[in-house]
Amino acid sequence: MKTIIEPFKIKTVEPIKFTTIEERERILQEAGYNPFLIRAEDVLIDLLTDSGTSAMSAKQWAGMMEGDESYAGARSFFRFEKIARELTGFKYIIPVHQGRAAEKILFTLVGGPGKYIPNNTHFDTTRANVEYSGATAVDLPIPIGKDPTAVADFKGNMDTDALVRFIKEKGEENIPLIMITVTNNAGGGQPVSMENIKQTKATASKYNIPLFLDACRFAENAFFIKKKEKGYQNKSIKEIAQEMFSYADGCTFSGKKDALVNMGGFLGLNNDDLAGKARNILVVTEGFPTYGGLAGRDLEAMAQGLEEVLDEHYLTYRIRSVEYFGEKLVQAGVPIVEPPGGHAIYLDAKRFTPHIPAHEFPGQSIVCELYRIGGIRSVEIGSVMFGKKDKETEKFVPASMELVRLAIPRRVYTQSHIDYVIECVIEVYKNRSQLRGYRIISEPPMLRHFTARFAPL
Ligand code: PLI
Repeated sequence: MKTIIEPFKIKTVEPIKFTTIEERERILQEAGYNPFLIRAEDVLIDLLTDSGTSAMSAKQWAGMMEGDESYAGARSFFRFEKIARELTGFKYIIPVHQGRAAEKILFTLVGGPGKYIPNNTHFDTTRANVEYSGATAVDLPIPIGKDPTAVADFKGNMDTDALVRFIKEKGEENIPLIMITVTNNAGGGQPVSMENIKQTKATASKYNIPLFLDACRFAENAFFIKKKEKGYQNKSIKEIAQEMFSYADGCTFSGKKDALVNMGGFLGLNNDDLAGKARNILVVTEGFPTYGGLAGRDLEAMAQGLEEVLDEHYLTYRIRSVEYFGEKLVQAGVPIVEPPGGHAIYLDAKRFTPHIPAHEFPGQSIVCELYRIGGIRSVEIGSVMFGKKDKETEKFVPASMELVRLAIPRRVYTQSHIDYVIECVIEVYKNRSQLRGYRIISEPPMLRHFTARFAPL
């Protein structure tokens, strides 16, 4: 088979800044060893996130000029609404400035003390919005989803047996909705099968609980279904995505991933009463229902992106480029979450640096070294992000996995950028015995990974 190439030409370029190791050591120290506190211009290859970092197409940029900036009833809204509705089938498409704004509205309405939200795995902002409402966020991934070494197709699936037990234990009246995150970001970017979405829907319906998708990476998930799940090979990505959404009663959506935009999102709903209440909150916190925290041009770009992301040449390149990255690391013996997911490679810090215990944040140590060696920015998804202190015993409770995510922005980097990253990761791996742990010297009460400061041990 021939090399799968980037299905685009480059029309605009942005220079990246080269720094020396000495400069990066100083930058790291000034940033409290937290990659979120490093200035982007001091980063050579930025793999902190695939969220809001996509390169837009010429057609998206053209759409920016077409944006209708009317306060009410803008043409750009109706184009966006039509495309999002056709894709998802939801009666109400409520635009918001990004995914977490949809989460905030949704959980303000259905959350609250005494309520439980099961999810295959909540991402950080989803968990934070559930908890901020007073409700409890519960992750129920299938057991192999938590085993980075298990090579299987759909490791992002929900554990439907555990879900049934959970509903029986807590009572369906205390579970306002069940959520499935596609792809399962905090669980290694792993996809969820159609069969699993169907089964979860069947369980949800049995107990009269609505099912919601956290649909940020719906197109990447649909591509995995097409490639790996029986019966979908001859369906288009759009048909598969439509089927995924057909089992849901609503969705939260961050356009910053699979809508290929730098800002945007929506809340999709079918329930008339919930949608009315959501729009009331929207008007107070985001904006009028036909723009909801976005400019008309943002809505144009998001509408266009939702069409472009369904292109199979794009998705073939996208998924292959992540797989290529993973393959080279595995060949060099670097421990990663296998198989590679849709948007990122996740280094398995527990196996990468077994000499650093969870409470000394092995992932943070790898993140800092990757920046020091190569100017590469990545993010810890482990005990910095999800570890906590037990409320009663005050004892440290580690995250279930210690990962370092190298997320690939969409349409931004070429294969040689990725080859350079591979060389740096392998270098860090070869010298892993030199790595030391970190301690936290200051942290905020919520979402500490964004602003905490660290010191090397
Ligand atoms: O960053 P937002 O507010 O547009 O989207 C929040 C959000 C919700 N769900 C999932 C699965 C996400 O991955 C997510 C945001 N992810 C970020 C920022 C990331 O770096 O993965």
